[in-house]
Amino acid sequence: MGYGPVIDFISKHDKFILTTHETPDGDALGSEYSMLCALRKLGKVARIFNADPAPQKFTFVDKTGEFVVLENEKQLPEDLGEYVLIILDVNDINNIGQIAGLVLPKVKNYFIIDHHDSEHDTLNEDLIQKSASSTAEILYQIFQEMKIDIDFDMAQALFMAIVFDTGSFIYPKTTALTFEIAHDLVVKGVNPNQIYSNVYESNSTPSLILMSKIMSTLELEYNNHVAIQTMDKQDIIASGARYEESDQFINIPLKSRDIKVSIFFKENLEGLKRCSMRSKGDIDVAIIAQSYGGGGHKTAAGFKCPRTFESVKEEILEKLKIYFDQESK
Ligand SMILES: [Mn+2]
Repeated sequence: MGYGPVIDFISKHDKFILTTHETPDGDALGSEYSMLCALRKLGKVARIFNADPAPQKFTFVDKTGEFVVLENEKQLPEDLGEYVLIILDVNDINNIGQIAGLVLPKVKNYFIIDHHDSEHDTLNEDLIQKSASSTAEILYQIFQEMKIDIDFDMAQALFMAIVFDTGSFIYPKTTALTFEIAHDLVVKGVNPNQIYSNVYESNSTPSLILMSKIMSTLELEYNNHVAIQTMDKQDIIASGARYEESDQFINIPLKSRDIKVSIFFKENLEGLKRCSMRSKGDIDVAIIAQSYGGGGHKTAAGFKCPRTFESVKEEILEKLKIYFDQESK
């Protein structure tokens, strides 16, 4: 099934660094953790270094504190040149933060395993399976192919990743295979309710306060088909919440029948401005994200905001016009 190159890559190297995209999500972290366990089972040396911290709701899978944020070069192994890098859940090296400068040029080689659309140069051998619901779904199949025993900790990390990236088994790329894998992981001891509870019922009170503030910024455009929310760093500071706790706010407007596109402009505590977009049906927000140097999937994409929220908002609305003009005819 095309896993030859990745199996070869894993087999012929001994020391691995794993990383993923900036602001890592459930799939990014669950995939990293299960791959870390798999590599160690094979007798390999493996470490995780990420650009950003893991949101607390995902860290229950990581009992040994493996999600390390790379702050400076001193944290890296002295024999970094002996290592190879596996990049998970992202195929754009512009989106792995400081790993691109501090690790990538110094390791022997690298390999990408991902399921996002790619607009960037990737190596032929890289494993990019766009039809997969999640990176974890790809990893499960690699582990099966390599006959690596998936123990409870790995199963839990994989299940968390799949639950997160499929919106609890409902997003468009959820297939019978996704359920087959989930079935096997439950057979291995995963408790779906416990995963749900950790990921979706563990928000802090400050995050609830932040949510109420951000909901109050809601703007509706195109006859209530497009929702826009905005969060600046003062909102975060005033609420006492952590930036990562805002990552689900974008999904709230989509619960309304009329809303076809949800746009979330957000600024982090360092002042970095990002725009996230979600859509339903045939509306392709990845194209819009790509036009700003970002990326993602047709129904979930984002980019770093190059100008003020207000001016980018106007541009995005203009780009969305084709969808809503046609509809009103
Ligand atoms: Mn993913």
